[in-house]
Amino acid sequence: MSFGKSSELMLKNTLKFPLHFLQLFSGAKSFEKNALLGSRFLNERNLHVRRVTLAMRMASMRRRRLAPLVPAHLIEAYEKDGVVKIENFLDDDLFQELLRETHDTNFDRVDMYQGSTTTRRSMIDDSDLESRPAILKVRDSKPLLNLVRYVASHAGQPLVTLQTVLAKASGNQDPQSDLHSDTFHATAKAWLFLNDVEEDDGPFCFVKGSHKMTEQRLAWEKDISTSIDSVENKYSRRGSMRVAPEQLSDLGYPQPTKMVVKANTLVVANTHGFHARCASMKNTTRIEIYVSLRRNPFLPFVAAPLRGLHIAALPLIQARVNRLIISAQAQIGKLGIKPSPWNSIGYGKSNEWRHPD
Ligand SMILES: O=C(O)CCC(=O)C(=O)O
Repeated sequence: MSFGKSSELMLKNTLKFPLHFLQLFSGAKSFEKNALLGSRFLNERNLHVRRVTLAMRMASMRRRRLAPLVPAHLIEAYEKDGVVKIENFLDDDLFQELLRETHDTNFDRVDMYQGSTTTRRSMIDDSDLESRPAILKVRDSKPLLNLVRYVASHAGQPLVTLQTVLAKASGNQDPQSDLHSDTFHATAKAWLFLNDVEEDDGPFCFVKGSHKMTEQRLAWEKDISTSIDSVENKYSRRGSMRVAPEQLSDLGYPQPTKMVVKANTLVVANTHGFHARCASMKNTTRIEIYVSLRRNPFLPFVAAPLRGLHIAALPLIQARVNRLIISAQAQIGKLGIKPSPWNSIGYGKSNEWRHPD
C-alpha cells in the first residue's frame, strides 16, 4: 500500500503531535518544523502573537527580580535601547594581560563557515585556563555575567567563549549580515571586543528600541506566521525573522546603529531585537570574549541564588561547557537530527587565517 505525500505528512504530524504540543511551552521557534507553531488556523487565532506577548510579560517580571544585580544606569540604558555599550570595561592592566594571553598562546579550536565568514570558538574551559588567569577572571566576571542575565531575563549560567570572526571581503553572503531577530523572545548576546572595530570592519549593528514590540511589528509577525508557505527566507520560516532596512520605519523603528567600538568595549544586546553583523568591506579579524544566554521564555521563576536552576550552572558542566556544547552538537549530528556546524581544527592561534579542509 502506498500513501500519497499529503497522507504521509498528516501521519508524521499526528505522530509528532505530543512533541509539537509540549514545544508550545518552550523556546521552540520554527514555524516550519512544528505543525502547531506553523498552523495558519492557529496563528490566525493569534497563537504566535500570544506566545510573543506572554514571553515578553514573563521576561519583564523576571527582570524586575534580577534588577538588584545590575547598576541603575545600565538598566536605564537597556530599557531604552535594548542594547548596552560600556567603554573601557576592564581596567587597563587586566585588559593588556587578556590580550597577551589571547594572542601569545595556542587554543583548541573549532570553526563554523557561513558564507564568506568563519566564526571560530577557542576553548576556554577550566582546564584551558590553568595558566591564563586574565581570561579566567573575565570569564567569571560578575558584572559581565549579571548584565547578560538581566538582558536575557534569566538567572542561569551564560556560555562564555573566546570567539574570532574572520570575514572575507567577498564571497557568499553571510546569513548573519541580514537584519534579523534571533527568536520570538528575550535572549542575550554580548561581545567584549579585543580589537577596535571600525565602520568597514563588519561591526555589530542593532536597531535601537526593537527589543520592544510595536503594534505594527506584532501585525507584521502575525502576517508571517499565517503565511509560512509563501515566506521565501528559510531562516524566517524557522522563526528567526529577517527584516529589510526599508521595512523598519513601517514597523515603528529607526535605522540600525553600527557599533563602531574601541578595543575593551563591552556590548550587550537583547537579540530578540533586530540586529546583524554588517558586511565587511575588506578581510577583517574581529576577536572577542563572546557571551550568550537563552532559556525557556516561559520560566515563571528566577531563583537567582540557585542560578535559576540551570543545568549549565552545575559545577561539572560549567567547568567544561565549551567542549560539552560542541560534542553535544556533534552527537546530534551523528544521530542524523541536525548536522553540527562546528569543525575541529586542532590547536593554534585564535586569530589564524586558514583555508577550510
Ligand atoms: O557578530 C555579530 O556582529 C552579530 C552576529 C549575529 O547576528 C548573531 O549572532 O545573531
